[in-house]
Amino acid sequence: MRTPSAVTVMAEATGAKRKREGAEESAEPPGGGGGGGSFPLAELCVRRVLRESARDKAIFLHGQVNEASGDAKDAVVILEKTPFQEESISDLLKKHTRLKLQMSNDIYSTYHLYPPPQLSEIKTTVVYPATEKHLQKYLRQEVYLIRETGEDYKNITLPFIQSQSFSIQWVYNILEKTAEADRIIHENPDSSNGFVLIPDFKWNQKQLDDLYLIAICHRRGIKSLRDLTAEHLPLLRNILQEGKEAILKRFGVAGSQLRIYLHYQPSYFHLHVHFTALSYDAPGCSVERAHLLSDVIDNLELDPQYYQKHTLTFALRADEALLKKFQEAGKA
Ligand code: M7G
Repeated sequence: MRTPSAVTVMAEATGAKRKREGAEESAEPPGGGGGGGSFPLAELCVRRVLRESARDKAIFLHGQVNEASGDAKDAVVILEKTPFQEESISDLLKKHTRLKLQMSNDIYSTYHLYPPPQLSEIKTTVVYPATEKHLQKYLRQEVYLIRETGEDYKNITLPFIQSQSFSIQWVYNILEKTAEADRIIHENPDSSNGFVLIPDFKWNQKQLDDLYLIAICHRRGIKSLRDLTAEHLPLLRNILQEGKEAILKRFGVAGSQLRIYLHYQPSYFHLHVHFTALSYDAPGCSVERAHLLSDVIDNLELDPQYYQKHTLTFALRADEALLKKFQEAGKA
C-alpha cells in the first residue's frame, strides 16, 4: 500500500555500536508492506526550509520530487546530526581524514575535524508523499496555549479531529506486521489489553543517549488521553510494567531512567505511549504536552472519568485550523 509513508534512511551506517541488536544498516525500510522503498534523495528539489535548529543540529526541508507522470509531489526531509557513540571516539580521533587548525591562542585552540564517512552519519527522515498537514507540523510557527475543558473537547476538538486528523495507516501497518515487523521489541498480543513496543522512528538505535520507543495499543478506537477511563487501566498498567521490563532486558536501561508519557494532543489519534531516556530532552516532552503514564494511571484510579472532566492545556501552532475553531468559539 502506498500511503503517505515515513522512511528513516541511514545515510551512513556508523561503525561501533553501544547497542548492537536491532539496528538498521540498509537504506531499505524493513517489513515491506507499509514502507515506501528508498527515496530518490538526489532528485529532491528543495522548496524551503521549514525549520532549523542549531542546538539540535537539525534542519527540516520542504522539497518536491517529480514523479514519472510529470507531477511534482511534496516531501518533508529531516536531516539531523546524530549523537556521539563512546565506542567510536578513538576511531574518530585516529582515523579522521583531515584536521585543520581554526585558531590558537595561548593554551586554547579549535580545529575543524573531518571524520571518515562511516563516522559522519546524518540521520535522514523522509515523509513522502507529504500532506499539507505534515508541512505544517514541521514548519516553525508561533504557538498559543489552549485550555480545553471537557465540554470544549466534545464541542470543538472532537468534531475537528474526526474530520481532520493524520492518517494512522503506519500504525495499522505496525500492528498488522506489514511494516517494521523485525523492529518489534516486545508484544503483548491481547486484543484489548495488549500492545506493540517498537523503536520510534526518531531513534536510530545506535546509542542509548536518545533512546526513544513507542508502545502502540492493539485496541482500536482509543484516540487519545481524552478517551481513557478506568476501563483502560489494565492496558495502561501492562504498557507501563511490560514496557519497562522489555527495555531493561533489551537495552539494559532501568525504569527509573525512563520518561514514560502520552502526548496531549498527539499528532496521531490511536493511543500510544512514549518511552524516552530520562536524560534526553526529547521533542514534545515539555509540560504542556507530556502526561506521565504513572500520573495518568493514578488519576484514573482516583476518578474513572478524570480525562473526560478535566481541563487539559496544550499548545497549537498559529495556522492550525483547530486554533481557529477555538478562536471562533471565543476560547482562545
Ligand atoms: P504523537 O504524539 O502522535 O506525535 O507521537 P508527534 O509525532 O507530534 O510526537 C507519534 C510518535 O510516533 C512520534 O514520536 C513519531 O516520531 C513516531 N512515529 C511516527 N511515524 C509516522 C512513525 C513510523 O512510521 N514508525 C515509527 N516507528 N514511529 C513513528
